[in-house]
Amino acid sequence: MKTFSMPSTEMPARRLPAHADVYAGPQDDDGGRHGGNDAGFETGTVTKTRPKTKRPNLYRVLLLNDDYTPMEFVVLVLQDVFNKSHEDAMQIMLHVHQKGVGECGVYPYEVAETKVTRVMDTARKNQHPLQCVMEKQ
Ligand code: TYC
Repeated sequence: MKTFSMPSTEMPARRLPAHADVYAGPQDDDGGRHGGNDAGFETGTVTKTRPKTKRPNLYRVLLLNDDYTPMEFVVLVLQDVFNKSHEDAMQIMLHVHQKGVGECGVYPYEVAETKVTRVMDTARKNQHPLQCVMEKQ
């Protein structure tokens, strides 16, 4: 049930003259539309409706275990770089500690790359051997 209303963010409906939605011009460059007559007006049905939407290429950002990086440092990195709550960060850190590798998140290429760089820079500055990598999903 709708309990509130928001201003619409959609484009206003395009106002077209009558028949403009099936007009293909005098040349027969009908992109998937069929039919027509000598007056240059299409009378058929629009059949090509496949929208050209591309999914972004996503990458998993993974943290690797090691024997030296302090657990609390890993938790702070997960909170700071990956915006995890303390509870989620602790869970991910323990997973990595026990299994050897764990996922911090899935992001578009450049976001994933920036997060890997932030983790590696922070680890190096603090002289911890923590490793972070990305892999295509
Ligand atoms: N294994 C580390 C320790 O016992 C903790 C650790 C967890 C290190 C996760 C890295 O990605 C890591 N101090």
